Amino acid sequence: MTVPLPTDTTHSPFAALKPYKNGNVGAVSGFWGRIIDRNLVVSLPGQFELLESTGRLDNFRRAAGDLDQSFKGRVYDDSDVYKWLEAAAWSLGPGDRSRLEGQFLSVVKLIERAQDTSGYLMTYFTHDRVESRWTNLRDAHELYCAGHLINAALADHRTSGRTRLLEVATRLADHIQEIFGADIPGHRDGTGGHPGIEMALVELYRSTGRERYLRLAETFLDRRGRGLIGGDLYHLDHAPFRELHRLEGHAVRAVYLAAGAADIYMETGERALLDRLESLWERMTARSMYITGGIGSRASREAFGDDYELPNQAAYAESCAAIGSFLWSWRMLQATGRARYADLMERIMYNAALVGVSEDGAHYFYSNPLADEGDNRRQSWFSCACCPPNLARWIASFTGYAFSERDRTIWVHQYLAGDFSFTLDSGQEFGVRIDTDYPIAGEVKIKISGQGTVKLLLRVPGWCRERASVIGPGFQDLGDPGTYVELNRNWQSGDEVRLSLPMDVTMTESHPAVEANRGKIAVTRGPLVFCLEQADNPELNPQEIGIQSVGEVDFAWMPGSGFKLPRIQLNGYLRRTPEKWSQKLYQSVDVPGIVDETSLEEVHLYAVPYHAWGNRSRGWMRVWVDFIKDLPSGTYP
Ligand code: FUB
Ligand code: ZN
Repeated sequence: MTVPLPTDTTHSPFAALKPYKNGNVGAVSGFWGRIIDRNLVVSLPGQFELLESTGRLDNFRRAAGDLDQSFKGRVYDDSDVYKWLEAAAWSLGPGDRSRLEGQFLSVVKLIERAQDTSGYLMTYFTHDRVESRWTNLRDAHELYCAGHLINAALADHRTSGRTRLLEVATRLADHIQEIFGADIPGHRDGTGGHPGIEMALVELYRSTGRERYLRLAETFLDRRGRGLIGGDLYHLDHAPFRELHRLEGHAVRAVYLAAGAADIYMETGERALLDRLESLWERMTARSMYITGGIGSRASREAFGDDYELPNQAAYAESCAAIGSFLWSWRMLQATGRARYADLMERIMYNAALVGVSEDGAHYFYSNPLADEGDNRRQSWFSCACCPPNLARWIASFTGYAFSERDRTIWVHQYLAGDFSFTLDSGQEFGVRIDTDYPIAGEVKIKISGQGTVKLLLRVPGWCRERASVIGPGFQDLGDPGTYVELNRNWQSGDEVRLSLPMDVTMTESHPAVEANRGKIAVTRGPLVFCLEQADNPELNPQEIGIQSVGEVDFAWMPGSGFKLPRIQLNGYLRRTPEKWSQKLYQSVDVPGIVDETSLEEVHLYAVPYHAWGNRSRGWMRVWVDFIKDLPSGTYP
């Protein structure tokens, strides 16, 4: 069944992130409950210490006049503080008196004091740099930082009802509007080198109803491609957005901009913009995305590569780019109701983004390769620390992305275990309790509390290879992969729906043009991409491994995680390199391509979820592994 498209996209509360009653914490249990708790208990306090020890908070003290010292760090470091604030805001429930709330409020006070009377706020451009404000829109990240401040303020306002930070943010937004607004006589004709403010301004418009913020977001989008900030690809100024045929250049910037454009579409209803976004999304996912959902394959300029340029070991796939892509797909989902966007969000959340955080919650990946020799390890922080607090705010806001509601319709996009309640248009409360071990198992039990006619839309993920069964009181249905099953019923409290998503182990191949994956397969199960790690396959040389078939799945504790994760046994062979190669690199052959002198040795291998790799002893890792289709005759052991 297909989902009816939302038609009224103007000023849509449907598009806004809505917190649950007590924030995320407590509402979610199971797999994501542990991750959200870990974020609260480990990541957020640890990151706060780092904001302090690296001088990021001192930069605000300096701007407020409390400290007489030079600015520390990178020009855009304020954004790390704002991302942390946003993460903290999503994590705090109303009336929360925790240590985190104390830290949160102290930072809000500090920021308020660091703001200029004009509304300007960026700690780098204070004291001797005041004259340089707004003089280098391409590199200075002033609009980018403002966007993150607005996001933090909105999260705080929505979860707590407080207005203090929102007042700071709106003062800054108004200041920016007075300088750049197209309707202001003598305005400056510029846009930011790093997008992000577009999403924030549209969200601010949704919260305040002030149309000038929406217009400003449109203005920043429309000013691209005119050479106002140098006209280059890296800063997304090479062409007008509506004329782009593919996303190129800096991956984070590109997907942040696309997400902002999707927000603009949702409020203006400009069909041509949506069509362009859909085709950009299709092209990105068909030619420039890793199986994990990661994007931006080149470390050089943190960029998208050419079509099908997806190296594994050299993959950049920045954690922030995965989050940006997730944010874009969320908006596309809200705009269209198409399950493919929720499918990609899921691929990202269980793979490209989740891999960014260690099992102990205190270490992070910036880039996310799909093959490694044991060199890449998560770190507690980076000199360019965009990823850790971005991961924290993404996890903290998680439940806001799992559902949509409108009128008497509730979409369940992602299967998080926990208790979730919705306020229907009549003001009536309608709750769902979701019991599931997802993504470890594909059984989902949904228990209703509340009554009345409600349309419940349950996503059947595109990865299912068979139709999913849905059984409830007096009904039984089947749902096609990549669609939503529609249950429009008069529910009674206590009604239960059981959704069974067939979760088989699958071998996946990639487009033949992806050179790095030719002749290789990757193993997936449900939404999880798997990898082979040395820790489970000791003594083996990854270059000699070939897989022939998949075997049993068992469940093993990952050290330090509290998770029991699936582990897949694979049947394969080691192609031992013959001795003759020990002293040479090349040899001539009569019939190129047929070199069958390798000796094969049967072997059992183990694969674990990719997001969990790099948490044990150092060693090699591979997502894509050679596939042995036909063994040369006479070589069976
Ligand atoms: O420019 C700010 C952030 O630093 C970007 O989003 C990341 O890609 C990194 O370049
Ligand atoms: Zn980053």
